[in-house]
Amino acid sequence: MSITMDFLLIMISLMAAEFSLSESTTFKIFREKKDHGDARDSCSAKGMFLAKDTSAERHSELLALISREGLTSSDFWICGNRKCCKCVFEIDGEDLGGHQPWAPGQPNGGGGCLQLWSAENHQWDDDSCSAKKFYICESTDILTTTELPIDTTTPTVAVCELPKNLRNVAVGKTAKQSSVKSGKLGPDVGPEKAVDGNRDADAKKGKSCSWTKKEREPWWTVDLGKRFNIYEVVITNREDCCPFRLKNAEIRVGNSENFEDNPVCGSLIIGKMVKEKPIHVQCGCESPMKGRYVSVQIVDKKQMLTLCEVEVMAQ
Ligand SMILES: [Ca+2]
Ligand SMILES: [Ca+2]
Repeated sequence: MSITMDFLLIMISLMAAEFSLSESTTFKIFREKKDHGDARDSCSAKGMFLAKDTSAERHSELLALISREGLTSSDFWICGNRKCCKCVFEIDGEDLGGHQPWAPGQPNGGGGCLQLWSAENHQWDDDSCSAKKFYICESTDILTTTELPIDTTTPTVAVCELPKNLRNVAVGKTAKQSSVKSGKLGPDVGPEKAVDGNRDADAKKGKSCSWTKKEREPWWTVDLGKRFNIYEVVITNREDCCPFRLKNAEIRVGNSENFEDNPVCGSLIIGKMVKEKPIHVQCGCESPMKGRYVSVQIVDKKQMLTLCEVEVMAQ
């Protein structure tokens, strides 16, 4: 009981810390070159996130760090992606505020990801997300001074109450997946089965689950048709067999049709979460994630992806 309360308190403090810049924010440079998506995942695996350059104060701290480490001739990935199809950027799904230190002539459509560009005194530049660069992660003191396990198997804990008026905006929308399982089940396991409004969890008999081939990092996506404020994604895993196959499922929400450019919602589906009926993954409460596309992908594994229903709870 007290452990649960402590955990809740830590989570609540963490949320508070994320929204205010104070001395507790720590930026850290990683001197290994990765593409933007891998850099973000690498921060995440360390219990951190790609650095958010959202104020003049943060920008000066980043420049000071780069200078201290003698890396003024290197480029760095930071948090920030192009919104779908436009030369307009956002940071972690949030629109940019007044602080936008673009380098002269930028953004020029050079790519969908935000870098601190050495050629222009580490002002912002849009560059190709697949380019490999050093990157800067961010954390708060609370992460480094408490012993919160990074790879926790604790199920998602609700730290805030979701609004009451949420509805599933995914049902009947256009879905895609990386492949369709071959064989006689093929016609009955297309991507649309995960948004047919039916939670039947018998993947073989129910004819209401999507199912890919066994492949590396299989994925499924849905186009909601327009941008929504997304609070939670609810997944019905198959129950007739093999719930473990959904381990390492990562949900992303955003405005890029290329789902890998979108930020991650909640944490990976791990441990006993795969047996929850259904699985709830929260994207945010006070600040929901904004986006038109929702994806589910099994990361770092060769596996089949089966989804009996994906409900996107939004306003
Ligand atoms: Ca550029
Ligand atoms: Ca279904």
